[in-house]
Amino acid sequence: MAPPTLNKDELKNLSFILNKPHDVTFAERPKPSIEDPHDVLVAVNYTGICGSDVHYWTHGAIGHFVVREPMVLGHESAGTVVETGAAVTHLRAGDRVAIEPGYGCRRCGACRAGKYNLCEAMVFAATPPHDGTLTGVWRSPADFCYKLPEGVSLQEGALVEPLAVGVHIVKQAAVQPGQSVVVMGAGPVGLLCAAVARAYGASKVVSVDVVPSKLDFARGFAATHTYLSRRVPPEDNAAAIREHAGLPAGADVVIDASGAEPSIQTSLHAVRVGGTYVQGGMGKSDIDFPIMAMCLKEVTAKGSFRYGPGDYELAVELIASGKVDVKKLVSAVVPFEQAEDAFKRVKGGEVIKVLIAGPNEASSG
Ligand SMILES: *[C@@H]1O[C@H](CO)[C@@H](O)[C@H](O)[C@H]1NC(C)=O
Ligand SMILES: CC(=O)N[C@H]1CO[C@H](CO)[C@@H](O)[C@@H]1O
Ligand SMILES: [Zn+2]
Ligand SMILES: [Zn+2]
Repeated sequence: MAPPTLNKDELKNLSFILNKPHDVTFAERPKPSIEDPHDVLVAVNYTGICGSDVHYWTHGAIGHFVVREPMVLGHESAGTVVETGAAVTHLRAGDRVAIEPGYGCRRCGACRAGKYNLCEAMVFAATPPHDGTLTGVWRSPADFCYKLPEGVSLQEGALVEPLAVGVHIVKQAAVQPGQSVVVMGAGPVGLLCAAVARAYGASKVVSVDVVPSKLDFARGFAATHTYLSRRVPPEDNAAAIREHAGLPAGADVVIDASGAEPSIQTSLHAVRVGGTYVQGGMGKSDIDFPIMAMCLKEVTAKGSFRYGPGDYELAVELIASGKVDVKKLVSAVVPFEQAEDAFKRVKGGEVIKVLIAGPNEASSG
């Protein structure tokens, strides 16, 4: 059966726009058109909201990225291909795709080394000055759109982005079968790191958080152990984690998916001698860091930023094969007109992932 062809002219280009902190509007934005033969146009179906979107909404900036002009929010989207450029061979109109929302210049040292996530000229959705994906029609290089296999829904497609973040972090950590992994933070990225670590064969995955309900969820999702962090010195918290999880020598890998200073400090005390620590969460720019523990244990310490080559493909595959059940993370799906409400709910913290549908209607089902 040929996929239904969408008429671009019938699609809305309604967008959810941040003017300044806490000041958002909906407006029709000019619809993009194919500019390069390798471009595709995608009608956005679902967009997840994440911490960085909420951060722009509340603060208008993340680090040196400052919203100076009204900016369309959103970057975790899946949609339906509307139009393809003349050179596009692997996609056609009607295909359902997960959208990787940023691409590099393809020419700098980082891009040429296969690390386009570190490209300084990166064009990334909803990162000033670039508009995001909470819009009717999104233009993307075709190689940054990943066709969803049958059986993977567009809602799951919108969760490929945070899953790819987890994939990249676990790859940075080089998790091996049989290893023990402690994940600090049980928000969406922490939960997904735990799930990817399991998929990589980790035998123990310990989720740590300060919120008991998040740990309840983590237990039913991917964690083999959970630990409720206490307000005690990081070394004491780390000792308790190690004892609770049966890891007296420490964990092979510790991932911080929280960005919180006490969690980062605890990470360095929870990792074993010669182990690996990866910083995935982003919080304060500068913190007190237990550098002596890192040195004395010869810890391999790495950063992780977004995702790079192969991460989206693997994320799609982990969903398609049933190894990571991202559907469980969806707390609610709201219509486009309620986008601001979705931001409030994510900020309130009582939800895991909220998806915004549209703005174009589902023609059926
Ligand atoms: C996705 O969006 C397109 C364009 O509005 C629409 O035709 C299609 O039915 C939508 N699919 C789903 C599953 O919502
Ligand atoms: C089809 C449609 O609604 N197009 C609108 C896109 O947004 C611009 C303004 O930004 C309108 O002028 C178009 O009518
Ligand atoms: Zn995100
Ligand atoms: Zn580059």
